[in-house]
Amino acid sequence: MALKPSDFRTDIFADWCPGCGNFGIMNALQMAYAEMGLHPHQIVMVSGIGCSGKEPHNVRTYGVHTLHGRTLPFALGIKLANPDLNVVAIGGDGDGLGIGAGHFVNAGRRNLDMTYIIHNNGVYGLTKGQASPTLKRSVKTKALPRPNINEAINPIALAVTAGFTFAARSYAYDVIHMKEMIKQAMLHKGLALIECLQPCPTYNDITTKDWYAGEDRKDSATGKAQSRLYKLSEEGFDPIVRSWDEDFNKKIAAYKKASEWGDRIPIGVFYKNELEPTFQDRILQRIPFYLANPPAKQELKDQKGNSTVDLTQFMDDLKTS
Ligand SMILES: Cc1ncc(C[n+]2csc(CCOP(=O)(O)OP(=O)(O)O)c2C)c(N)n1
Ligand code: SF4
Ligand SMILES: [Mg+2]
Repeated sequence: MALKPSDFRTDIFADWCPGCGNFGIMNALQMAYAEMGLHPHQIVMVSGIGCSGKEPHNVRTYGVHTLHGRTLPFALGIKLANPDLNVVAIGGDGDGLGIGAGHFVNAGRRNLDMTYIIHNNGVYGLTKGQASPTLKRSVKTKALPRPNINEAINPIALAVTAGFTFAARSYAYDVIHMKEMIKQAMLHKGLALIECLQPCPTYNDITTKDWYAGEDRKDSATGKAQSRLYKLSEEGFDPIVRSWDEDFNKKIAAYKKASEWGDRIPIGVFYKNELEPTFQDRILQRIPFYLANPPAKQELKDQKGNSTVDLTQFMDDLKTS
């Protein structure tokens, strides 16, 4: 039976601030899962600590709210143990690109088949608005005593460099676009990043909903706002790598586009390469029966309930070592 987005709601109160972009991302996730014909037991959402880390509370799937910065290792372990699951890792820009940056880079090297959604709000929302690694240098959001002294990380450029084979950006208030990006990322064969631009009305008073909408630069003739966001697909940008010969240039094109900021900000898919073997493909080379008998399907006890794991050898080794 096909499910509706509302079937992916939970009864848990979403305690984000009014107007928080996280609500849009939550709605997009529920819509994407329903449109993909998935059921809750087929999905695991894994989050870190931050306002964004609460997404799995409000979407009815399996979920793990893990530790700050450890989203990706948890997600990776789950996908390796049970490759049948659709794994969606989800967290903040501080979580994934500050304390979790090492995991971000090394996840790229593996190219495991799962999706990672980073909420880019430019701040550490949960801990009251400190600068996150995506906040541009010289910008002063309201909780900072002085302008940000550090350069910003560009999540798309870092992902493409690290080895993610799909990199996209969306916007929390464009729920339909976000939903499409989630579907494409989940259908992609390999590790997929979605950077979601997420206004934080409480602590980020610079890149606000009105700023993205271009309310500050109304057309003098019509009085209409001119949105800063534009869609890559509408400008004919082609992110797909069809042969290794074109990979380098596609990466350069992705960097260039991802660097546009200010007056025009692109959203959409920047890079997509399904030629690279996934981590699962690589494991299969070494363990041909991996998919037939992954760790999650292995027997841990016999019919009498006794463990089938024999630790005798391991204990003997410990005694002699
Ligand atoms: C190991 C560890 N260090 C620091 C913290 C404190 N802490 C909790 S959330 C957070 C930052 C959250 O920012 P971000 O990841 O951007 O998520 P947001 O709240 O903006 O969604 C920090 C530093 C923690 N919980 N654990
Ligand atoms: S602090 Fe910001 S990110 Fe956190 S819930 Fe409030 S608006 Fe959302
Ligand atoms: Mg943040």
